[in-house]
Amino acid sequence: MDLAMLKADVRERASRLGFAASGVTSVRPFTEARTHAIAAIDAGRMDGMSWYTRDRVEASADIGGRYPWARSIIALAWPYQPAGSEVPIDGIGDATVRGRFSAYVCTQDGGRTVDYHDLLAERCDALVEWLGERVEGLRAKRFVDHGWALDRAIAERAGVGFAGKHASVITLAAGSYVLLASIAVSVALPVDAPSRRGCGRCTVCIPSCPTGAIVAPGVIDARRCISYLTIEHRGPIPDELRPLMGTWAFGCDLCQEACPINHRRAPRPLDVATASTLHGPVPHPDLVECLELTDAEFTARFRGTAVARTGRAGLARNCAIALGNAGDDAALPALQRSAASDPDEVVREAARWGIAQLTGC
Ligand code: B12
Ligand code: SF4
Ligand code: SF4
Repeated sequence: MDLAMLKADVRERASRLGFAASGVTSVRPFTEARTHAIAAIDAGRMDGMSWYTRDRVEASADIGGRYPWARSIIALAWPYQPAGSEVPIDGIGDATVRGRFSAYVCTQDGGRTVDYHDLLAERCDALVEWLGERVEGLRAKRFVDHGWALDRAIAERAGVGFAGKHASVITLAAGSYVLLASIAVSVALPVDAPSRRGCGRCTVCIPSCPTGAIVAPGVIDARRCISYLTIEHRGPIPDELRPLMGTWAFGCDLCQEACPINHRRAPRPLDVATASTLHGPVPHPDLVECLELTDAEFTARFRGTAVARTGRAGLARNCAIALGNAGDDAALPALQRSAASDPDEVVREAARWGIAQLTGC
């Protein structure tokens, strides 16, 4: 079998399936990324994510050891649309107090908002099925985000892109607005060289982070990252970080939005027809609406999307803080209702904080 030809066909197939970039690397351990990840755990930078363990890092860094049949890893990058700077107008006076959802939660498939984990898993499986028709007895194992793999390190070594100083992998095809997946396969596809590109002298993203979470080039203190605070963190958000979180209610894109490479390479921005989440996540959500959802409403709107991860109370907590930061008195009645009657004390407390921000007492 001509493996170089097969690899070219894999790349072509991946592109047809919608991936913006692909590459191949070996199963040799990812020793440098392992060292960075263990250092992050030891320094406490991953505190609060109890699922991110040393065992997980050790296993993630050695896919070849875990799957002795694996001969190469196909790395894949899926593009998603960033939020545009335009915000929707919701009627006369436009009284809606809007926040932000990170653009990746608005990932679309055929006009429907989907959880990218499901979408990428489905496309990876389609690629494996196609490859299985060409390689007899093919074995494969896919990894999408919560799979035990160091997604960025795999993408870098396979030449899919390079890691910026904000840590995200930047591709030529779509900037850093890509989500990563990889597939270990039992066929030894020829490997690609890592990208020789880099940030050069640019440091724009570092001061763009409002919480100071980019503590050194490529190094994120997750405890300070708004993405961690709004998605992964359980319980009350530390007081000193709340005023720095702006109006982000789920995730954060600021370091990516600051990046000049994204200004040139990002996909076309998302359409912003509405601020209502009635039909799922939107880039500029109505914060009052999201604060006051019932459990059933939260499930109906966000089931099958990445926002489901926070649960209703997590999203309501984030919205209460975002409303405090938005500085618009129109939110006071809703915050007062939540402070008085939300079933969750973490939300009630965040609502009291939001009220104090708006009223000064
Ligand atoms: C834990 C996690 C988080 C945590 C911690 C983030 C972090 N930087 O570690 C939190 C919740 C904060 C988070 C946030 C986000 N995440 Co996240 N996250 C992960 C996860 C599950 C593990 C990451 C990990 O192992 N981190 C450990 C650190 C040490 O490694 P790393 O960042 O992966 O890799 C870099 C570091 O090792 C860095 N490095 C570390 N130390 C040092 C030291 C030196 C000297 C140097 C040079 C480099 C260096 O070099 C590597 C390449 O950049 C991965 C999925 C996966 N299974 O890999 C997704 C993943 C990294 N996240 C992703 C995304 C999209 C995000 C957000 C953009 C979401 C959002 N919009 O809100 C933000 C971005 C924040 C940021 N600037 O990194 C994507 C990244 C896609 C891309 N283009 O790179 C991934 C790969 C998920 C996916 N499959 O698509 N995330
Ligand atoms: S995602 Fe936001 S909070 Fe996290 S490092 Fe980037 S700018 Fe900072
Ligand atoms: S803003 Fe500059 S330093 Fe940061 S990732 Fe982009 S190019 Fe690199």
